[in-house]
Amino acid sequence: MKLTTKIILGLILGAITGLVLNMAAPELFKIADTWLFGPLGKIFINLISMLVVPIVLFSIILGVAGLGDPKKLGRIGAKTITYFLSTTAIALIIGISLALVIKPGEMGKFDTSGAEFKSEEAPPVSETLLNIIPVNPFEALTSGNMLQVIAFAIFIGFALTALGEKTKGILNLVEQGNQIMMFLVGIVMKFAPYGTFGLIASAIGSQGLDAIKAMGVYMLVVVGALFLHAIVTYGSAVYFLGGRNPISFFKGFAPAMGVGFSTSSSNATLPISMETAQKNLKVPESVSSFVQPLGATINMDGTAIMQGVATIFIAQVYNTDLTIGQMAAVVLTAVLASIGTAGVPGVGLIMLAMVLQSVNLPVEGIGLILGIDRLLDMIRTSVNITGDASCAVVVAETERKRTLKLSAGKKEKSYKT
Ligand code: DAS
Repeated sequence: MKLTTKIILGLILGAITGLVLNMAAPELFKIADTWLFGPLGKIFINLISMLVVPIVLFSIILGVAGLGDPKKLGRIGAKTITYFLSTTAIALIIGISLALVIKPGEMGKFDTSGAEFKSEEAPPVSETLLNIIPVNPFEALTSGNMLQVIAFAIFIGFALTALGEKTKGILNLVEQGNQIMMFLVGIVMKFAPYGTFGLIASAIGSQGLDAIKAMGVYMLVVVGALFLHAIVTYGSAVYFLGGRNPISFFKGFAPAMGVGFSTSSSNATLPISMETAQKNLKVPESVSSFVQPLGATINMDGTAIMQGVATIFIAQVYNTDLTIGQMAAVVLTAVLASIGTAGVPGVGLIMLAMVLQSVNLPVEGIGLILGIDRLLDMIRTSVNITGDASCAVVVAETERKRTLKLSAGKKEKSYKT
């Protein structure tokens, strides 16, 4: 049986088991969650999280060294950032528009008296951008500061390119390190169906149906916007810019989407996202190992959609009309906020607090959506990593076309002479 099928089976069985057990025998669900679902999920998350920092370090060093030409890195970087910012802005506009049309915040009485939310402060974007250069690279590696690990790896990759033969041995070492990591990803993937089963059974079971019913319309608007963005925006991008059939793109990336769904963590899913993009979507390692780690950290379209819908929902619940200028501020703040926070579970809510503050909406309004956010986090994390993969496909295709054009030009020149 294909791995994708096994992961999807794990998700479905986990959801049914968690929901039925929690409804039929809540006490039994608690015991199963403590001794089975929780441990299965924790083992899986720890296994893949263990590989994240070494994979990002080795693959980006190799990716940059493999590019060979700093100009090529600059070109790929510019394409990547432009793609990320554009799709995040489109995602926000889809989320805000859908919420303005359907008006989830006006669909019934929401008790705001008990709503409260204490938000950890997300670092200001300027501080994050300035701190990209690690003062202590070893601390960046041990603390898993992904932007700093990426920056350090880019410098090392540059140095290896510049030093050439002198550091060939180191480059071989890095290549072997990367092979070891990707081998371990393959091993961990075999455990994925069991890990996703545990994670989903625990997450969906503990939510219960009540929270889902109360927030049904809000959830439908978020989920609708997520699917619309994934199918329309990414589908069009991979078709028109990536030269791919969208169906084969989504089918090829499905294993990573399933893991992203169950872990709610772009970072933790990164090793599998990269392996799936390279193996199933045939994205060259040099592109995948630059675009996807960067995307897992700074590109969160799914999160942006939740923030767009949640902001309008909370404004509606508190009877506040946002001006066009305020909505533009929401788009800008959310795009910038996504740069400053890593892809880990629940980070979207921390960023949402920043977005609400930017338009003077009550942050405690997040208390209304807290209960079902874990479920939405699963779907939006899958969208986040799919956006990164679509970017990798588009960048790879545009680079391939450029190379073809250049070699055709050279042939023509040599033919004329
Ligand atoms: N869980 C985050 C991620 O890993 C997304 C979010 O919190 O919105 O991408």
